Amino acid sequence: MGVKLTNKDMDQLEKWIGTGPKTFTLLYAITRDGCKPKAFHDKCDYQGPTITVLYNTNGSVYGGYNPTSWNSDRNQYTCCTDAFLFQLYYNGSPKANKFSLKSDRYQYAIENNSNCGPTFGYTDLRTFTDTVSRSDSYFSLNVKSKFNEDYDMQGLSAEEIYNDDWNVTELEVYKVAYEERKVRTPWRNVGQWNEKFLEELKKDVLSFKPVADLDISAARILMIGPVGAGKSSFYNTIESIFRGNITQRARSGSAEQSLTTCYVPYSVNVPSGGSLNFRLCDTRGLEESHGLDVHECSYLLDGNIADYYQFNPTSPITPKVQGFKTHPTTEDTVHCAVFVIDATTLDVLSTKVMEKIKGFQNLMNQRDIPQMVLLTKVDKLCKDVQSDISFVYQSQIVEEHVDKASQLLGLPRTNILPVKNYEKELRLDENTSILALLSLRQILYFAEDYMYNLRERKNLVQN
Ligand SMILES: Nc1nc2c(ncn2[C@@H]2O[C@H](COP(=O)(O)OP(=O)(O)OP(=O)(O)O)[C@@H](O)[C@H]2O)c(=O)[nH]1
Ligand SMILES: [Mg+2]
Repeated sequence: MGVKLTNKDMDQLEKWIGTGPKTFTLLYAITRDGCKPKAFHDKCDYQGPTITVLYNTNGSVYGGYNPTSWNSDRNQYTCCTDAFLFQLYYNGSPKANKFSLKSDRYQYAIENNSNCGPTFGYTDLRTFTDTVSRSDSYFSLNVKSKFNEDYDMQGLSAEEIYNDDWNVTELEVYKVAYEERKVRTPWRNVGQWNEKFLEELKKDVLSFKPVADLDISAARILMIGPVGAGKSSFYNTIESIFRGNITQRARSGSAEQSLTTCYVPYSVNVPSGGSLNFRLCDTRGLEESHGLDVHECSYLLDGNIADYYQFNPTSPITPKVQGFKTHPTTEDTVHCAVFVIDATTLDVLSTKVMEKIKGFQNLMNQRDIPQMVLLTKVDKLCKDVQSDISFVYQSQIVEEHVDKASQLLGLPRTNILPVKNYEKELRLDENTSILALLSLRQILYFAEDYMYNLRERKNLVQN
């Protein structure tokens, strides 16, 4: 699961749609949201222009562009001139074919039907009606695409577009939005993005010390979030900044299930020796039916779980598991919780995952543990940010996502921290490091708040 469309594919689609740069935000994916008309319309109706992309089991990738909003209330055809179908790959080999509407068929461009998935033309590109279940690794779509009626297929047959193969491993719908320009005043002011600022931030983080008199040698920052959100990558980003080169102590990448399987409280090392006074605790990714549950989260927060504990999705944590700490110390407990969330999937976080997050938040509120959100992959939200990370606090799209995260989790906007992790780079980049350190420094400030509160409470009890 996740965004399958590559940057190269997006560039191609952008050219075909025309009128300048675009952003592509994933609204709907059958592997995540289910292959059923209601799920598609719930996610995609009234969202403006979209691209639908199908990936079949023969390695063919094709789809359609709808310049209007999907609208299941209409239950009729939408007339437009600039919808088109396209082919990006055939049998795994790149193709770049755009198929425009025939000039006498504009009225059949898009079919809005509450009982169907994305549908283009009268019989051209059709996807599903009713619910299609997954069989093995694919979905056998139940409506045939004929590619022969309303769009000009330039002589290509359905076989030459999609092998006449109805089995798809994925079907995605992306919202297409116009790219913004650098004309806005920053929505969050952080100062000048330069080497001096980077050094200042590094110094602040290096000099961080847990509040005295609490017997805490290192603040414990707990990172929780959906599979593939970038938890391990955030730790790698911070370690890279302080080691001075790209490092990858925590395994990261994409997989169906979480790549991280252990509870690892990573320390951050400096080349001169020693480590910093906090630990970034990596956890297994949240899944609807696997991963941490509320019970396990409470054990993590209270410091009952041993470092390097191997999560076992089929066997929940109980006080009987190996290394369970029945009497944890203030050093073992969590001092700040960070929800790591992929900004590009914010609009489509599943209800079950959100319910889990809300359950965790209740536990954190009961314990007065500060909560932050690391909004990762902001480079994927906006091309201007991708080419210049310092644009993040000017970007309207990033600001909108920060607002959305703040509403979803019921946290002040200050607690929402956009980041771009190191993920493809071979050398450090000043702006990427600044953005990551701005977030880390704020996390440490909030961990400090928790410790001050804890000390005052302890003093009260003692007096
Ligand atoms: N473009 C981009 N890719 C990112 C960013 N952060 C992480 N990634 C990529 O996203 C994928 C998943 O990242 P991980 O760090 O493994 O995610 P995780 O949350 O640890 O995932 P699990 O351990 O599997 O639950 C990797 O391929 C990363 O390279 C980011 O800020 N921008
Ligand atoms: Mg991980």
